Amino acid sequence: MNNKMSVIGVPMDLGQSRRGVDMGPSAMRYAGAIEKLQSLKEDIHDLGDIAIERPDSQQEQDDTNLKNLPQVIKANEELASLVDGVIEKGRFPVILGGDHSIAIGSLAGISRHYNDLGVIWYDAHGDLNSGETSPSGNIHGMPLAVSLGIGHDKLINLHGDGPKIKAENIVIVGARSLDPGERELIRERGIKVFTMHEIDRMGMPKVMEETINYLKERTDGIHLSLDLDGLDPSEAPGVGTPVIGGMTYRESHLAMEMLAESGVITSAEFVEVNPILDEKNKTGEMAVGLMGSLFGEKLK
Ligand code: 5AB
Ligand code: MN
Ligand code: MN
Ligand code: MN
Repeated sequence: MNNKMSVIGVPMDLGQSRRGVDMGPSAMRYAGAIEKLQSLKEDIHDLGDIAIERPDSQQEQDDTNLKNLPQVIKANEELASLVDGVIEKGRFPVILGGDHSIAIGSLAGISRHYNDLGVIWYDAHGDLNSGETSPSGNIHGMPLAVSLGIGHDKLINLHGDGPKIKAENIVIVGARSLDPGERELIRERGIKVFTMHEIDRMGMPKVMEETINYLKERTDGIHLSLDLDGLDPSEAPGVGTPVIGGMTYRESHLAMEMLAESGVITSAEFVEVNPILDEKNKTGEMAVGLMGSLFGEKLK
């Protein structure tokens, strides 16, 4: 794995409806994210947090049902350019969210450097909604669809026209809450999903082994998009959309360690940490612990 890393914080909460996830980068920094990375890699640049423009309270919702669309676009354009520049310099981008709408910008920036970018979507949700299928209008439930070229034009064409990734290059791990439109899309496009059912039956070692082998064959780089709500809320309570029956602390560390051993990950993001909903920054600390395992921390 690349020893040169650049960290970008994205204090974004406009892709969903609960305040607090904008403090995610602070929570992870407070939990020692930068020090952890410095202890494992040679050269860490902290690029700080990007500025997020807030909508003014008078502003009317536009004709779409996508909440805060102009601000989400603006922040993601900036993130995409930054991430693009980081990879251009031969560095590994580590993105600290923020709600999951920021994956639109991450994937737009990263995908320019790959012909077949792979994505591991570690999440309780599929994030495969469009304006039409979304039950909430929250853009954090849409980034994977957008990256496939499904959704609002301005989101799809952000930092480069059209789809950024291919359906066959995605693996979703930990899903247990999928909306009807998302299920349909998964079936239609044949997206590979390991739901909690498969994780329970096969065990995490087999799930990760299959995930890694599947993506290794067909991709030239793999982005890990880790939504902390993939973990069980009893262990990671500081998230806006908790779903019971999630992956444990131990399963998640094992998953990260297997990714570390495989050396296949070329970029990563940690999203949806909400310190306001957390218990003493447990979820921020969890995220930093997982970063440690992903980037090669060893017990002996
Ligand atoms: B998250 C839901 N599917 O679209 C929707 O946290 C939840 O980034 C989305 O995974 C959760 O609103 C988005 C009901
Ligand atoms: Mn790029
Ligand atoms: Mn998500
Ligand atoms: Mn989620």
